[in-house]
Parts: sequence; C-alpha cells; structure tokens
Amino acid sequence: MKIGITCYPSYGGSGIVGAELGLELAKRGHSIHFISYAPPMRLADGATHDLVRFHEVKMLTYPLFEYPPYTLALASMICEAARDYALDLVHMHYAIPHSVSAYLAREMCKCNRYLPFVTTLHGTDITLVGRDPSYLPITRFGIEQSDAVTCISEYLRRATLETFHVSRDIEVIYNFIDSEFYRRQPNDAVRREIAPNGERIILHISTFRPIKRIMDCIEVLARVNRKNASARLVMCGDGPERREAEQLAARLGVEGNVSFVGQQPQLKIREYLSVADLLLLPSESESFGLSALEAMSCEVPVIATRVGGVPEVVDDGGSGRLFEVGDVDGMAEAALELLEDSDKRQRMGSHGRHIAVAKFASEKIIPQYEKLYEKASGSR
Ligand code: GMT
Repeated sequence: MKIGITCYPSYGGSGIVGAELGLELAKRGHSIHFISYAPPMRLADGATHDLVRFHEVKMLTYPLFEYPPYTLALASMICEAARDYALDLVHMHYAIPHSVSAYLAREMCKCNRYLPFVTTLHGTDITLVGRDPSYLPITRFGIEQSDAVTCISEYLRRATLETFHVSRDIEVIYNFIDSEFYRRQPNDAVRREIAPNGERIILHISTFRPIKRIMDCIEVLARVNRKNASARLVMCGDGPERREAEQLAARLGVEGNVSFVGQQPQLKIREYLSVADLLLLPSESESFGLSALEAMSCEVPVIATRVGGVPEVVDDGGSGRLFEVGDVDGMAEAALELLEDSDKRQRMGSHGRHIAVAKFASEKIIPQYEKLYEKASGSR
C-alpha cells in the first residue's frame, strides 16, 4: 500500500512510534510518505529505507499570523502528497491537530477520490490537551470523522470513551518493539565509562516534562545512596524540568552521582539499556510507557508508577514493581532490594524480555495495522 504518516518529529513517544511504524511497514514492502514540518527523529538519526520518503510542510509566515496556521499547511501538503503519489490512506499520530488536517485534506480531495484517514491516540491528546475545553469539541470531531481510530492501551481507550462520549469503534493496538534491535548487549567499556567506580546503574529516559516527575528520580537516588552509596542515576533526555532537577541533585548532595546525558539516538539508548540495572519511570500519567517496554526488551527490571496503561506493559512483581505516584520511599526501597539482589534482577529481566517478545514484538503488532489499513481503505 501507499501510506502517508504524520507524527510530531521531535523526541517523544508518539513520534517514535509513528517513525518506527513507517520503517517497519517499509520493510514489509509498503511505500511510506512521512508528512511533517521536519523528518521524524528516528529518520534524522540515520534510519531509512528505499521505500520511505519525507514531505516537508512549509509555512509562510506573515505579520498578521501571530501563530502560523500549521493545521492548514499540513492539510495542503497531505492533499498534494495524496494526489502526486496516489496514497491509499493517511495515518495520523496524536489527534491534535493532525486528525483535523487529515479531515480537511479528505474534504479537499473529495471531488477526485476519497482519502481515508486513521488516527492513533497516544496519551495527552486525550488525557490533558484534548480534554481542555479549548480543544475538546475539535478533538471529538477529529475522532468521530476518522475512518478508523486506534489507541495504544486499553486504559486510553476507556479514557477516550469517557472523555468524549463517542460511540464509535476504537481498536486497541499496543505499541511495539523491534526485539532484535532492543536486545541486551552488555559492554564492560560502556559500563566503566558510565559508572567508573563500579556503581549500580539506574536509568531514566523521558522528555523531562512535568508529567514525567523527574524530581522523583533524584529523590529516589538520594534515598538509595543514603543506604548504599553506590548507585548512579543516568538521566537520558532533555526538557523543561532539567535545570530544576540538576538543582535538586545539588541540594540533596547527589550531583556527583547523577549524569544528565541529554537526548540520545537509538543506538546510544540501547547501549545504556544494555548496562542498566533498572529503569525508573515515576510518571504522573502514562498511557503506555514506551521506555518501560524498551527496558523490558533489554532485560532491565522496571520501577514505575501504577498509572494509565503502565500495568498493561509492566507485570507488577514479574517484570518490575509498581507504586503510587510520588511514593519515592517505596520506589527507593524496591530499587535498593533489586540493586542488592542480582538473581532477582535477572529473573525480572528475563520475564520482561519474555513479555516484550510474546506480547509486543513488531511481528505481532504491525500486521494488526495492516489489517486495519485494508479495512479503512475499503471503507468507501
Ligand atoms: O501524550 C504525550 O504526552 C505525548 C506522547 C509523546 O509523544 O511522547 O506520549 C504518549 O505516547 C507514547 C507513545 O505511544 C506513550 O508511550 C506515552 O505513555 C504517552 N504519554 C502519556 O500518556 C503521558
């Protein structure tokens, strides 16, 4: 099939899923057209394929526009790409504003042909931004108008139905992992570089937005090191809370045990995961928790909060431990227990790997999208 994909190109889960999906579909012989204001990060990191093409959405700026109308420019580009490359459908990741642009493009193309669009809901497009009165009616409209809608967890499906009172079908298609790529490949040199004094490694990966509660990572490390003094926290990613987290680390006297390594490409993330002793994900809200799945695929036990779709990914007591939001004491205790017990870490790690492969491997998930595309493209 010829498929257009729009996602946010910046770091963040929905952009990663959109980009990875395109690359996986290309491997299966589909022609993929990414349509956005910049190439998705995974492509910019060097991943590509002959069947993948990028269409840049350019926006004229004009003094009258305080904010350039991206929704409209995106609709124009979708329409153009659909016409020039005879796209069978377009797949929008994150409802706002993408599903509305796709709706406009479908209307614009109508006199020549019907251009179906699929919307995948990822999280805050429903639970935070989409439920705000300023966006709720238009988000509901985008969901209702989509030819097919998917959610990345059961939790998000329920949240969508409750928030928008829509009566349409919404299919859960879980996020997926390339379990061949995300496989533990320990490297002593990397471990020594990260933790030169043989410290145990606690890893956190996120966009450092307030919803990720990265201060809790610092609090957990401080509690662990008060008892054990030999853990290092690796903070992978970047975002608005970084500065405050650095300051908190200094206030708690653990700045020497925290490394802020910035945003990293996939290969580097796999390197970190391959030497990590555990992954910490203390989010306030998380519809899925892609970094937890990446960790499990690399046999890293996960300590996370029992929120949103996380319990659908992390088996509490099996592949990790789940706590209430803000329970830094509980998370620190569990971290200590795991850091001191390598057998338990290994047991949880291999159980996580088993779940990642059995439930979330791309070979299991991508065909679900292909089936959905077949259905959506035959819908008119
Ligand atoms: O919803 C967001 O905050 C944005 C989105 C992103 O682009 O990072 O994250 C969501 O989508 C990811 C991929 O499907 C999920 O792994 C995240 O759990 C989800 N974030 C939230 O629900 C907060």
